[in-house]
Parts: sequence; C-alpha cells; structure tokens
Amino acid sequence: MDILEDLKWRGAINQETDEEGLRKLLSEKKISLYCGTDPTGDSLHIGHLIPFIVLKRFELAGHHPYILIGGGTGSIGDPSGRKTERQLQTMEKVQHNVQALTEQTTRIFGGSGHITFVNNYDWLSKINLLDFLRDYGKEFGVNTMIKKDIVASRLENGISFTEFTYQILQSVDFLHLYKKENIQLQVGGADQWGNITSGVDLIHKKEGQDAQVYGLTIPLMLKADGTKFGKTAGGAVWLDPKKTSPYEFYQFWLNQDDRDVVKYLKYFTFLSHDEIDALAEKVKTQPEKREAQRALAREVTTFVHGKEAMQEAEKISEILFSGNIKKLTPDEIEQVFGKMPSVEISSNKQNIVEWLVENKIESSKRQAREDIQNGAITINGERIRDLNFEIDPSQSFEGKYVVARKGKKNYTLAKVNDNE
Ligand code: 545
Repeated sequence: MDILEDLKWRGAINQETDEEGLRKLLSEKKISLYCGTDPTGDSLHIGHLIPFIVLKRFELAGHHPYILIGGGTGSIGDPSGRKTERQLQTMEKVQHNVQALTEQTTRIFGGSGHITFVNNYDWLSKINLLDFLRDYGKEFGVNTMIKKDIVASRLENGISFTEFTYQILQSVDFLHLYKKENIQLQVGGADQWGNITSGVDLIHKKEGQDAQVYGLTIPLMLKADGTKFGKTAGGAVWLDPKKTSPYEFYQFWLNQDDRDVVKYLKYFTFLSHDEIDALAEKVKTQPEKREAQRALAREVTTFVHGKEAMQEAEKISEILFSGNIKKLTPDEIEQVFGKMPSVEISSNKQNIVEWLVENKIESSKRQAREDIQNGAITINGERIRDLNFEIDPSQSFEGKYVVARKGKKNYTLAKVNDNE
C-alpha cells in the first residue's frame, strides 16, 4: 500500500490536484513537501495540528517535509474560511508568534532532524511593489480570484485589497520553494484549497505546464454528535502544555465518543492498520473498557508532549479514578485542578463546617453538616463524616493545597495564600 492509499484509509485526503500524477512521482523518488502556518497566535491547537500529522507520515515514508511559518503572510492575514476582515497584527506581535510557533513545532516535529523550517518573511519582504505587480500580479486574473470561495464569500461583507492579494503571496511561496528547494507538494486543511491551487497554477504559468507540483488537502475533522472538533468546555485544546496541561490533553482524547474514536485512531496515530482494526473490534465488543480511547490518548499525548508527560498524565488519571489523591504531587495537583474553580485560603487549622461555608463550597452550616454526615464531602481524597474534623492546610500537598470534593464530580482547589 503506497502512502496515498494509507492516507485515504486514514481519512486524510479531501481534495488533490492530480492523484495519478502525484502517485507516479511518489513511486519514482523521495520528494520535498511543505505545509504553512501563519503566526496568528503563539500556540497551535489540535485543529492546526491536522496537516502536520500528514507531514510526519511523509517523513516516516522517507520524504523531506518543510514547515513554513508565515512571518510575511502572517502580517497580511489569510481571508480563507473567514467571514470578516482580520485586524492587522503589529509586526512585533507577528515576530513574537513566529518565535513561539517555531519553538513549538520544532519541539514536536524537529527532533528527527529531517524537517526543515522556513519563514516566508525572508523572501516576501524583499519583493518590491513594481516587481510584485509585473512578475506575479500579471498572472492573476481578478475574475478567477473572485470566483474562489476565499473571496466569493466575502464580496458581501467586504474584503480589503490586502486580504484579497493574500492568495498571490501564498502562491509566490510555493513558486519560490519549488524553484529554490524543489518542493513539489503543498498540503493543508480543507480551507487552504484555493490558496494551494493558485500556487500550482502560478508555477505552471511561470515554469511550464509540465512542472510536477501538486496540492493535497485534508478534510475538516468532524464529530458524530455534530459539535465542533477540538473544542472542550474549557475552550480550545492547545499544544502548549502551559495552556492545556498534558493531563487535560490526555483526558480530551480519553473522553472521545465511541462513534469517533476509530476515525481519530486512523487519523491522529501512527498505529498500524491491524492494531487499529483490533481496537475497533474492542469498541464493538467491550466499549465500556474504553481501550481504543486509552490507546488514542497515549499515542497523541506521546506525539505532542512526549512519553514522560503521557505517563504522568496516565498516572494522574488512575489516581483520580481511584480517588486516592494523596499520591499526587503539588505540580500534578496544579495540572489536574489548575483550571477548576479555586479559592484562596489561610494555612490555619479550621473546623470543616466553617471552612466549607467560608470557602463557598457549601451554602450554609446546616447544608454543610448534612452533606458531611451523608458522606458527600471528601477532603484530600478522604471522606469526612466527623462534624468536628479540623482542616489543617499546612499538612497537605506541602502546605500548598487542599482539594475538596462535594458529591461525585465537583472539586474545589483551595490554594493556601502563603502571605496570609
Ligand atoms: C501561509 C503561507 C504558505 C502556506 C500556508 C500558509 C498558512 C495558511 C493558513 N493556515 C492556517 C493557519 O492557522 C493559524 C495557525 C495559528 C497558530 O492560514 N494560509 O495558519 C491553518 N494551518 C493548518 C491547516 C489549516 C489552516 O495552520 O492548513 O487548514 C487548519 O487545520 O487553516 O505558503
């Protein structure tokens, strides 16, 4: 099975400019290919991760992937898939995000040493206006440009000349990378089809119709329940461990719906077809064991955060599941509860009924007494039924935290305010 067949099996192919031409090229030689990302933020989330998984598959098949960070295009703003005009980012902001994204993608992909990073600011910033209009603008018919979804959907709400020209810039990139690095394939998500095909067309106009360059887009990731992929109650699932902890990242994949888990195993993991088929069988026969979700969580968390972070996330999950949270370290507490509602407390000892009411975990002393006696309150993993129990924050988690749980799921992280 060649790489295109494998990508098809994994649901990774949406549109291609010339499948047979690309298949023939891939059968003859190892190629260079690229995917670009604009520095519109300082971290990718799992939606932006999608084409980079395909780059990785090409790398594992011996090809040479490039990641382009768009220091030039990021200062202009891609209108693809957007209803409204973007706010221009300051050049300082663009530069900051270029740095952050380069570090992040290098950490995730760069280890192997086969990936090359480029920044289109390096060449786009050197093209003067008249050369741009004469060498490139001349090749773009406005009527063709406004027919592309990118622009057609914006003629109503309006689009600036700047965003209108964006597809020319991305096309110049592909032409530049084809001439300088012999890059012959550009991949991107479904929204990039217009930008990618513009680039293929420009190369055919400038370098001849038989120039062997290709485009491939990846379908939007859908969920069986129709909600948007990659969003959780807490917002986007970021690749930056400081924005989404490896524990939360692991939990996101562990909680995937039985109806989606096999699709995600095919797309996001590097498990073999047989391994995935075996897990698919388990979803049918023993769904309650969630073995497929655990494999998915392990694989993707390892890919993005590394094996150690994955193992720690797994350990935290198991401790939480067992309820014995005393085994967690303060850092792990932060990973687990960092996003939960938290309260500031003093380190003084205090009666549990007063403590629960004072920290708004219980609405009244009567309610607090009732819940304690019903066994609904656990402090640091221990169920407390004694109304005279004294909470001593200085004794738990190195005197930094008290973790209170009321009922099954609602945790409160009480952080000791060390200057009290
Ligand atoms: C620029 C110059 C090129 C080639 C590509 C580009 C970037 C491209 C684009 N891509 C999107 C993007 O999102 C913002 C990331 C924030 C950190 O805008 N014009 O930069 C997304 N891309 C990944 C996928 C995408 C796409 O990063 O292609 O479809 C999302 O999955 O929207 O020469």
